[in-house]
Amino acid sequence: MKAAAAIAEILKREGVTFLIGYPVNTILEAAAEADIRTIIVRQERTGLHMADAVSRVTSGQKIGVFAMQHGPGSENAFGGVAQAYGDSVPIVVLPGGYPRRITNVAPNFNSALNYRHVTKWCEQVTLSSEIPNVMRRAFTQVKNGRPRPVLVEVPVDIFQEDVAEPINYTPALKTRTAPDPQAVAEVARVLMGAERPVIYAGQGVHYARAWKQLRELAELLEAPVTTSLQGKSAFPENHPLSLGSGGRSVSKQLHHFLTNSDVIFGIGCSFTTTNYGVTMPKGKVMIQATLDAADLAKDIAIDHALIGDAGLTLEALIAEVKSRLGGKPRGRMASVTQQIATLKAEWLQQWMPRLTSSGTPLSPYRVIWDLLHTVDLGSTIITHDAGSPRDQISPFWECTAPLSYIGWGKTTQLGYGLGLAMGAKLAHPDKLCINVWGDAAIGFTGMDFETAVRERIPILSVLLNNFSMAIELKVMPKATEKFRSTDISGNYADMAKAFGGYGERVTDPGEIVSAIKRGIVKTQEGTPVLLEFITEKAVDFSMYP
Ligand SMILES: Cc1ncc(C[n+]2csc(CCOP(=O)(O)OP(=O)(O)O)c2C)c(N)n1
Ligand SMILES: [Mg+2]
Repeated sequence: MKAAAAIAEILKREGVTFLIGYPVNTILEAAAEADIRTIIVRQERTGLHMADAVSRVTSGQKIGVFAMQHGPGSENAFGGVAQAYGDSVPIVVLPGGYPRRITNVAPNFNSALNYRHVTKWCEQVTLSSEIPNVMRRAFTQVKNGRPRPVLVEVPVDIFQEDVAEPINYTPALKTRTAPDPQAVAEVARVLMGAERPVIYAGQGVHYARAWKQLRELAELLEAPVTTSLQGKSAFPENHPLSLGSGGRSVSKQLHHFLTNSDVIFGIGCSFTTTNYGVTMPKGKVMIQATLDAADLAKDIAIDHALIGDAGLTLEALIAEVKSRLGGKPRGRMASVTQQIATLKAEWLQQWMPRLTSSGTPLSPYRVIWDLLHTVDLGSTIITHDAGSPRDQISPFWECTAPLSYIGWGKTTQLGYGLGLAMGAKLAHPDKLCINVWGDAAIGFTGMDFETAVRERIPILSVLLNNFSMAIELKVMPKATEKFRSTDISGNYADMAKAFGGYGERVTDPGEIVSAIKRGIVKTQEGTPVLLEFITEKAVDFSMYP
C-alpha cells in the first residue's frame, strides 16, 4: 500500500468521514479512493476554519482534518491553524512537505519547524514505515488533554513509497483526568461559604459535555452563571440563574453580579486576559478548574485550583456539595433569581429602542433581535465574526441548547465565521447554521461562499453591511476624514447570486423577518443563502467600564 493510502486508511479507522483540503496533496486522492468525502475550498484558511468547527460542535468527538500542499499551501494555511491554536481547538493538519533531501534547505517552507508554536504536536514523517506510529502520536495528542491542533507533515517523496500491509493501527485511546479529592473538598467548602458566588464557565464544559453537571452544581449552590465567549451556550441563557455570556460587551446583570461577587468559580476556563472576555474584578476569592495546569494562574492570581476534566470536576464537586448541604437548600434561589430578573428587565428595556428600531439604514440590533425571534433556537447553530457584529450579537443572543453558539476570539481573525458555519453544517446537516458578519469580514473569506454552493453546504450567512469598518471609526477619525480609509463598498447579495447561491439585499425593517424566513426555506432546499442587511454605522455597545 502506498503511503498516502496508508494515511487515508488510518483516517478512516479514526472515524474521519470527510477530508477538507486544497490541492495538491496526494492524501486527498487517496482519501477519495477510500470513500472519504473530499471537500475542496477556495483557500486554505477557510478549510481550516471548517475543520475547526467540526471539532467544536461535536466536542471533539469528531476531529476535523485538513490537508494542503507543501510550500504555498502550508504558508497560506498559517492563519487557520493559529486561530485554532488561539481558541484551543483540536484539529489534525496534514501538509505536504518538500522532498526530504531539501526539507531543511532555504527558502523551502518546513511546516514541522514553522508550525511548532501554533500546534501542540508537530512532526514530520521521515520514514514511510513509521506512518502508523506518527499518526498514533498525532491522534493521541489531539484526542487527549488540552485540545489544540496537531500537525503531521508528509514530504512529497514519501507519498509514493510502500507501507507494509496490513497496516498496524487501532484508533487512539481517549482518557480523562480527575482533580485531587482533597482540593475538591476544599473548593466545596469555599463555595459553600461564599455569600455571593458567581460561576464562570469556559469551553472546557463544552468539550467535557458537562452541561447537565454545570446546571446541577449551579442549582445546588443557587449561584448565578456566566460563560466566556467560547463557553457560551454551556448554560441555558433563559435559565433564571443565567447572567448571559461574557465578551467585549455584556449584560447589565453580568456586570452587576461579577462586580459584587465574593467568590468566582471558573470551570473549564483559562481566565486569559483578552479584550474579548470579561476582566475579572480584583479582590475576589478566585477558584480555577481547568484541564491544563499550564493555564493555572497564568494571567491572574488564583486562590484554589482543580486540575482535570470539567465533567469529572463538576461531578466530584456536586457529590461534595450535596453531602455538605444534607438535602437542605440554603434558600437563596428566590432572591438571587429575582435580582437577576429585575436587572435583566432594566437592561433589555434600555436596549429595546435599538433592538426594535424601525429606522433606516437598519439597526444591526434590530436585525439580530428579529433573527433571534425567527429561528428555532433548539436546532440552530450561530456564530459571530470579528468586529462590531460580535459585540452586537453576543449579549443579546439567548442560547437555550448546548453548542448552539460558536463563540470565539482569543485571537479574532476577520472572516472566520463563514468557515465555522460551514463546518457546523457538515457536522450537523439537520441544523440551521448561521454566520453573522460585517462587510470587512466578508472581504477576507467571502469567495468561499462559492465553496458552500459547490460543495452543497447550505448555510445562512447574515451580512451586516454598513459600507464601513465601523468599529475603527473612533480609532481612525483623521484617516477617515482625509482619505475615507474606513469606507468599504460592495454588493454582496449580487455576489452570492453570481456564485449560484440565494442572495437578497434588505433595506426595509419591515422586510427583515420575511427575508429571514425566505432564506431559511432556501437553506432547507439545499441552497446556501446570503442575506445582506444594509445597516447603520453603529458604534454603541453594551459595555461597562
Ligand atoms: C485578519 C484581521 N485583520 C484585522 C482585524 C482588526 N479588525 C477588527 S474588526 C475590523 C473592522 C470590522 O469591520 P466590519 O466587519 O465591517 O464590521 P463593522 O464594525 O463595520 O460592523 C478590523 C479591521 C481583525 N480582527 N482581523
Ligand atoms: Mg462594516
